[in-house]
Amino acid sequence: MESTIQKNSQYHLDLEAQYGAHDYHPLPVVLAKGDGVYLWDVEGKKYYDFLSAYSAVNQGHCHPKIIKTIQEQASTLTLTSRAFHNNRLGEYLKFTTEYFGFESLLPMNTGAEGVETAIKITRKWGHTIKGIPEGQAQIVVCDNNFHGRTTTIISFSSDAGSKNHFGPHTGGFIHIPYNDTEALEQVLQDNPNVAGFLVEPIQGEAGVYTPDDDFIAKARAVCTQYNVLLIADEIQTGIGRTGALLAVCGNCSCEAQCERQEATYIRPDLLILGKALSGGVYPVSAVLADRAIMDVIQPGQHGSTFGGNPMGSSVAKTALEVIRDEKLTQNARTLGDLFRAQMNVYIADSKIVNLVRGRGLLNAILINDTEDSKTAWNICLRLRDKGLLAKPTHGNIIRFAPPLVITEEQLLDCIQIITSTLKEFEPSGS
Ligand code: IF1
Repeated sequence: MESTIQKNSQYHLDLEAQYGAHDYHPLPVVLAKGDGVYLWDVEGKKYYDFLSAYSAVNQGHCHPKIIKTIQEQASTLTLTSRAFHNNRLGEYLKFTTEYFGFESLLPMNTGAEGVETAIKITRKWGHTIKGIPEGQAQIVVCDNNFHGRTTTIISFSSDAGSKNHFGPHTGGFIHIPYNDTEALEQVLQDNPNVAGFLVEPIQGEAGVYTPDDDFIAKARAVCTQYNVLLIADEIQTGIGRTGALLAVCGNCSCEAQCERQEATYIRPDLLILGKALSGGVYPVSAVLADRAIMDVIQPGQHGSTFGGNPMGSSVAKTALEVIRDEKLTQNARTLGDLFRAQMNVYIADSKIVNLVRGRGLLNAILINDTEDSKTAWNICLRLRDKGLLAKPTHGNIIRFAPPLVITEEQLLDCIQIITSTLKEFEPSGS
């Protein structure tokens, strides 16, 4: 008999609660459809997406060109493994290395795999090229980092919840405060066994923590001086999100085709990409580097079943072409400036919002409450009721990151929703 169960939101929530691992605490909304900046729940209610799957959907939900690519490839050839070649990987490799200005690319799937790949390359480069005694290579990381959830990566997390009880932890990591190049230089002076410095150009999960404008440039100089690899984790900040193709580009307004004559461009030794590399359609990550570094990896020493498969390769190439052709980086820069300007007008008279910070369309507001307060969460519940989806990062910080395809009209509509909602939480009489 055809099931008469009404498959509403509660039906789906109950199934997850009963059968799923409880490794998340999602906002209570069950989504069923996405298109551009919009999402719809199972009851058909429409929302603006102000999280973009943590910057994986920069190109907007179900971008027609990316969907067309995956539909065609899915019905042609999905996976060969790397035991054989396929006719999509080579053109993806050429396009992407030229687009970002590196000599080679190692294809993986999730962001964490990309970070793990960069760690392996850095360690092997340290031992076989820099001459660090075998097994003693160190990598410098920043406090409050977020680079993924594998056992090695959480070994150098600052977050107790991510780290505790998952030991024994992987060694070989040295912590410095974020945005502190003096601390970095001191570590490199004191320790000849450092092979690399792994850093997010903007710390996303820490609460969209934007460092001093010259932080990355100074880190680049110090790493060069001490023959240490600068490893940029642009999984969340890359691919146009911050109003530049890469956050390490700083305030450069060029696209990838520039000749890097812009003084602000800081070139890392290893570039890690993920998320929007596929437009949120299929897991694709990548590590880019020049040959002198990448070739420490020899056949059989690294890879994965799905890495470099024809689906991921063709989707990623199309996803990057969309960023380029629709000038989404420039849109993120222009509308990001508008967003912060408008939010600062509100904040000037607000008692509950301390500040707005970010770059391009990666922004966050700081709620004037304790980290363990429910205020940010309750604001996000109210935003959901009013048709906008966002989620707090740490406690009292709300991240705002819409797809980069958002128009000025849509952004102004969202700003109205956000400010009118915040007003409901202002102390009475303010
Ligand atoms: C979740 C956080 C963001 C990342 C950076 C590597 C990775 C991520 C800078 C790993 C992934 C995701 C993970 C996702 C939520 C989201 C997240 F809240 F977890 F911390 F964005 F801030 N480097 N970030 O941001 O990439 O393996 O996930 O593909 O775990 O729910 P991944």
